Amino acid sequence: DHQRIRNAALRAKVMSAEEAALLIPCGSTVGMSGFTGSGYPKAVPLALAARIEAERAAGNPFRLKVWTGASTGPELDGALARADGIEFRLPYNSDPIARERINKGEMEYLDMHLSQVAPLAWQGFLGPLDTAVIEISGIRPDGALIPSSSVGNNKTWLDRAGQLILEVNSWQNPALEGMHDIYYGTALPPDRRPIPLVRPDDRIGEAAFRCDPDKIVAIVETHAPDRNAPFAAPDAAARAIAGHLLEFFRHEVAKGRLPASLLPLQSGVGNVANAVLSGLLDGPFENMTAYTEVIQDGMLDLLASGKLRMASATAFSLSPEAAAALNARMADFRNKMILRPQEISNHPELIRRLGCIAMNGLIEADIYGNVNSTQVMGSRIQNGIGGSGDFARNAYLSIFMTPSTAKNGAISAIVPFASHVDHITQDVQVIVTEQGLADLRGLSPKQRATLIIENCAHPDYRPALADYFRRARQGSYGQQSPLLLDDALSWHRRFIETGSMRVS
Ligand code: 0RQ
Repeated sequence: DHQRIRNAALRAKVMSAEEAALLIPCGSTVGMSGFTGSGYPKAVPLALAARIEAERAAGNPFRLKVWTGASTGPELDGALARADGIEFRLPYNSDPIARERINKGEMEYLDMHLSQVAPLAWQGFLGPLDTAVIEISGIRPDGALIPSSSVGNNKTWLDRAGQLILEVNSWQNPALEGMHDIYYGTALPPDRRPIPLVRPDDRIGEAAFRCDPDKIVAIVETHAPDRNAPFAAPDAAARAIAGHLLEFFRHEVAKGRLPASLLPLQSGVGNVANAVLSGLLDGPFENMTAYTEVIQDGMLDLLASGKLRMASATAFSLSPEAAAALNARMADFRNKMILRPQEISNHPELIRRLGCIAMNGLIEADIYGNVNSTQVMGSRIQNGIGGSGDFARNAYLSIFMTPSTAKNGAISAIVPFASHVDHITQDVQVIVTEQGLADLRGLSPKQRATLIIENCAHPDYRPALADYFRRARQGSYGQQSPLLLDDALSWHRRFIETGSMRVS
């Protein structure tokens, strides 16, 4: 009965996912919705994957260029990657099958700052966008589209694509209507104007997407849940990291360098980030706000407790239990949350103006504070830079956190030299591990090294790091950031050769 499609003329465009998938040409570029497992299309990509497999079986290779907001779910990245249907992917991936293909060299992957995707698309640098496949939660009588559980790049895909396929998902709560803030004031240089947002709870846009009805070629109705990865309960390391960070915040408030309600929080993806948010639940800070990329379980708990007054983001990133809990209580939460395009949630101008506290995970950091967020042993992609660069460079406080070791201690997260750098030392102000916290603000590279080795490295690796630093101070070509060219990456080489960074 098409209840979610309140525009009568558009009901005529309803068809099956299989029929809609036939409208996407081989070799074309598809912009899909989706951001960290929420709001991605759930039926058309699956139908597309089936079509791709059938075409291949018939001897017709069929691959697509796929753009999204960020990561998606198994029905999108997983299904298309399994079918070997993606030739090029941007701007973020966390799907294990796609990751495997990327690391085997079977799929091209452009890992981008998430705030820059929409502007680059508008500038034309990414090439033409043939089709947009966008999940929405409904269509208003005037034809405007009510967004779903993520906004991501949908506004840009809807505006730029030649043809539109909409998935109307009736699993999404109707109370989502009115929660979104879609800003239409962005422009290209030299016509850019200041973005009129000065508080995390400011609304500066519209509640729904504008949409040219003539571009809609298919509407597919679905009723399927978002599928996010569950979070692990915080382990001892995550709780210790949260403890160090809370102590640091208390200290900064006492020194008058942070207000008592802190500053708008940004928290990255992953278990450690979630544990820090859980830690804030028991902390002394009240009336907090978040200006962040995703609202994850910990953030929802903070909102429910009242300690967090409101949260602005571009998507939900919830465990299945938390997603179900939110869906059941959407009306209670809707006035405390705003979902915006990722161009705005992650906008450098706004992050700098608001003075966000950025808290992100890392793969490894070197003794000078350069951070690798993306590539294991310098070459194997884990996920992508995501929004971490947008926030780290522009935040009031840029914090990176990690357990001090990975893979049961075989890998030190603190290394002599980062095997890949996403965040240069200038963008990294605080590093926290379960061992302790290093406040690097105002320190030179050598001062940073001393502190990071002492405060953050695991005791099993601390002597070897101190030994490397001492030898580098003797044998380096220069003394600004002492470096031994032949030793700097020897820890990584040892891991690849022996399975451990430890000297046996
Ligand atoms: O791999 O699952 O195979 O065991 O990396 O590591 O310790 O669970 O930590 O979930 O916080 O993720 C940097 C990946 C950390 C994440 C990263 C392996 C480890 C495990 C996960 P397994 P943990 P987390 C805005 C912010 C970039 C995007 C970002 C990330 C897996 O934080 O993707 O910040 N950040 N976005 O074993 C080898 C090391 C390793 C390592 C960890 N040194 N060597 N493997 N791992 N350290 C939000 C968005 O952009 C959406």
